[in-house]
Amino acid sequence: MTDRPTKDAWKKLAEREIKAPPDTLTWNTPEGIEVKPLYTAEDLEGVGHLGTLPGFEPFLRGPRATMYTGRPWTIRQYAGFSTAEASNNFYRKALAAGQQGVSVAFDLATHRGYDSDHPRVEGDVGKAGVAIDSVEDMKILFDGIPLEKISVSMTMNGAVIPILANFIVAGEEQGVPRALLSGTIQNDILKEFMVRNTYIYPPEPSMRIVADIIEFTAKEMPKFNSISISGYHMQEAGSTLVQELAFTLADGREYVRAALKKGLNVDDFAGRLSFFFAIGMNFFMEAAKLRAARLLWSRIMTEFEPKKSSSLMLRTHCQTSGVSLQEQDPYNNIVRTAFEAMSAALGGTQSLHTNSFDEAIALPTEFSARIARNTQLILQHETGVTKVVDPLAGSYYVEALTNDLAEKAWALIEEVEAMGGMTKAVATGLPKRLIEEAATRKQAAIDRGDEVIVGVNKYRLEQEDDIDILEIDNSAVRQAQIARIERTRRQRDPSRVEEALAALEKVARSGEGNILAAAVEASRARATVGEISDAMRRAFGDHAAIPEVVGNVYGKAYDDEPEFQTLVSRLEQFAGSLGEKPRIMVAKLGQDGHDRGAKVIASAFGDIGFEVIAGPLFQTPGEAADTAIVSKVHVVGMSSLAAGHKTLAPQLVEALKAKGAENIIVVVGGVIPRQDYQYLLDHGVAAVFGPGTNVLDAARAVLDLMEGKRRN
Ligand code: DCA
Repeated sequence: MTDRPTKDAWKKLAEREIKAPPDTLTWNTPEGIEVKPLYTAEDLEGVGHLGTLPGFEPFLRGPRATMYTGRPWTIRQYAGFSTAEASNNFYRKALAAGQQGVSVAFDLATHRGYDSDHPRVEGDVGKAGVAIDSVEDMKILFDGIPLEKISVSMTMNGAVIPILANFIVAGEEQGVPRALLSGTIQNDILKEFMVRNTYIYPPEPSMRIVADIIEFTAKEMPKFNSISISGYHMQEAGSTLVQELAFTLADGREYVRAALKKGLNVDDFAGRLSFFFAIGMNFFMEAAKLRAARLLWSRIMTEFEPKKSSSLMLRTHCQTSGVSLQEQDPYNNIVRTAFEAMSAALGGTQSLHTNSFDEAIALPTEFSARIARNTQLILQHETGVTKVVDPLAGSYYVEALTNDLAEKAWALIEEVEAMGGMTKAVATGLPKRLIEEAATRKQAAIDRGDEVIVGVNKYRLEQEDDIDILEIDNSAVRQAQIARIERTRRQRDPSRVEEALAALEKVARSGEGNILAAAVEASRARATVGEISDAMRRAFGDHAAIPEVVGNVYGKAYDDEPEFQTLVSRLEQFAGSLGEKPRIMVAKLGQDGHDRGAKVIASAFGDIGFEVIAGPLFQTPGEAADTAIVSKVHVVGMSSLAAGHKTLAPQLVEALKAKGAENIIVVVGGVIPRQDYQYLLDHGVAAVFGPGTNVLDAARAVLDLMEGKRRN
């Protein structure tokens, strides 16, 4: 046998093939990782994590010894819409068709602790999730679903206390004691302040709530995961994988400290902390990310000196990436989701949600939900991925990536540590800013075509066919909810409710006792989600964030390219004729806190030359109109991601008109189904920018509108 060729020989051969040095093939990822065209054993020299086994510390290869060969991951589809009855019906059908766990999506009114009859939530009730106003709704939600057998995850952070209390009481009244309830509550408030924005109270009392829930569940609900420490929303907001990894684990460290401060023993709660990551399209890196996450978490937990090995174990849920879904040529999303799901499985997730292909546009239909579920069933039953533990182990590339991600994330975790931990880092706004910069950079890469998205910025269809979408009759849901709240209020004992709420407020104010325990009493007495939240609002106050916009990121990606410069000069000219910079307000209305799109637009428009006013979150249409008028804007750009646009946009137009400001142009962007464009245009909206809109195109269109208005 001849000698094996050397790496140098390979380099020479490669250079002959591509007529350039192979280094030119290196891909610099947004994480700052250089992905080389070839990995060999050399890349693993000195890598310390090799050779470990699953089920043992540091759990890099998986928390269980047998992983999916013993039990596959849980197929847990996140769902919920309109009323408790409709969602219950959906869950039951899904469970009969192969789904293995329930995962509840609540509407935004519930998230923010408002009952369905509150005037601020008119556009939100039942839209992006199910409306829950009291334990009566919660009981209907789980009717016929045996809570001692089926584990239930609830994505709730702001109104986490009333929702978990209602769940406990619904279990009790179904005959299932709390000790037998299994599942997970998200209860991860730090990432809300960073990216998702469904907070209610300021950071400090919010952290107490987290710790109280960990305390209560550690003592009373041994099968329940007290928290789902989530990076998912960071990636959705545009973070790199290193940022997602680092900030999530740093959040976890902060929660452990908060629980220890309550006097808990680390081994009494650490085994029930769980995680939640996004799985995007960078196939191998996503799988490597889960492996790196387990490695780093066991490192972090070692510092708390637990006695139980399970306290070092990272168990996680994953969801395929929402932002990777596209409105254009939407069936491509099935393919994207399937690859992401495979990557999550190769990374060793414990539980998985696969997105439906229409989720870039609306809520899933029964059809799209079936395909999403079947994607996982096919993976589990037909592909053989469940037959071997951690099949990527030993791959030069994946092991090197695991190591790179772990090193880079660790450096960022240490940076956060040097700032005094995540609560302090969040207060400085650093993580949020880093994520927003990454999001803006990504948008520029897509707009420039550096990052190809099939069917969006390349291979675009000449004509898109409409697909069937699920639409919620928001006002009917609201009426039904209001009727049930009124019935509940009529039937309950008012003095018992008052006493329970007063006791809850006292626990919240005094810092003594457990908030969740007090809320369980209030829930039994039929206090509503809004009333329980308000009792705590009285003690803690409301949190209001001041939106900030990053600058000089989008423009920088274009350097001095002609396309960008032409637009900048056109805008300058227009500003000259106007005698001032054109002003645009980017508005978020209703309880929709998803502000990545709004922030990216604000940042890019600022770089192009607009003066941008970032409106505060959660405004009513009337309040947004007031801000627009006071700020003397020429345009309001309303960003909507939570299906409230058909209610809120016309109300904004009307509010401006009523205040004599019909000259202000209203445009709408975000997750707007094509079917709704005409409706919005008929109701006074000047232009609609759906998902996948190139930001420069949007800016040009806004400029055209302003010029047109000036001519008329
Ligand atoms: N051999 C033996 N037992 C196993 C094996 C195996 N190979 N794999 C799993 N199991 C056990 C687990 O230990 C667990 O039992 P336990 O609760 O008594 O420890 C049970 O089977 C269930 O498995 P697990 O991996 O814990 O999966 P889930 O119950 O689905 O929990 C987890 C996953 C991530 C921990 C949870 O927090 C979760 O479901 N999160 C979902 C969050 C969510 O849906 N968010 C929506 C956005």
